[in-house]
Amino acid sequence: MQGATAAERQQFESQGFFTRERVFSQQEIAELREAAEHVHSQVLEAADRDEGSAIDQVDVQKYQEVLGSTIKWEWREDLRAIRSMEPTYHLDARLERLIDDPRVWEPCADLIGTRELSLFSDKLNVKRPGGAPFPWHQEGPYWAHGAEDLERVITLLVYLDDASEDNGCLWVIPGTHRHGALKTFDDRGTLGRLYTDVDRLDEKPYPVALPAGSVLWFHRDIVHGSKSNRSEDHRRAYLLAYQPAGLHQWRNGVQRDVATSAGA
Ligand SMILES: O=C(O)CCC(=O)C(=O)O
Repeated sequence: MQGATAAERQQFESQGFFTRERVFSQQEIAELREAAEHVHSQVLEAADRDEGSAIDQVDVQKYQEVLGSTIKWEWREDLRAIRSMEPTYHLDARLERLIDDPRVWEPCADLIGTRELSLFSDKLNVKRPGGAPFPWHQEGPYWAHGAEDLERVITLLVYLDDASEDNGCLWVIPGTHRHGALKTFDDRGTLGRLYTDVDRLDEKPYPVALPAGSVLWFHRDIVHGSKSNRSEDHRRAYLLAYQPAGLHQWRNGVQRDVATSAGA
């Protein structure tokens, strides 16, 4: 039984998240790290061969479509690295297998209220040493125009490396999911509209520092973000978001139902 426990459901409702430590073994995580690097190098090589779309610069961020994935490049010019890519599972079978792994989807099934699930999105976030922060934001308002059943999208993040405050672990602001869509910086460029103004919130940020292989499940409206990576270590994470079966993914519009019967 890997579904959400009563205590986890309660924490999800009151705080907007819960975590489980070391859901994946060291060996499984080593394989997922290999998968992440495999995807990363495929994308870099394709971009070097000029196979990507023209770069779309939005404020300080650079986006590009490469190999069917939306790539967000690192902010710094001297760090030739990908910050995040979405979707990615089509580029490595090990990532695709994870989508059907009951250890990640079963708690989502309980929270969504059905075992018939489909993928809403998958994203690989790679934070190299020196990698940039991810400003405070909520997923809900960002997805509002693309999701077919927004209220029933549940997200999780698998840490592929030990995540600490030093290497830029995710931070959440517990309880903020109850406010719905919060105020953003509408006067700070295009991206400011996606970033949450946290100054007037009473809730306090909490660092989700956990060992590699741990998983964080979180509500679409919880305010979250991360700081820069001040360490010499990588901080890679793979994010999955699930929704009821039969719906389409966020970025590529493809329907990808989850093989939930295999894990039943
Ligand atoms: O990986 C991170 O540090 C931030 C993750 C996140 O919030 C996102 O990708 O939406």
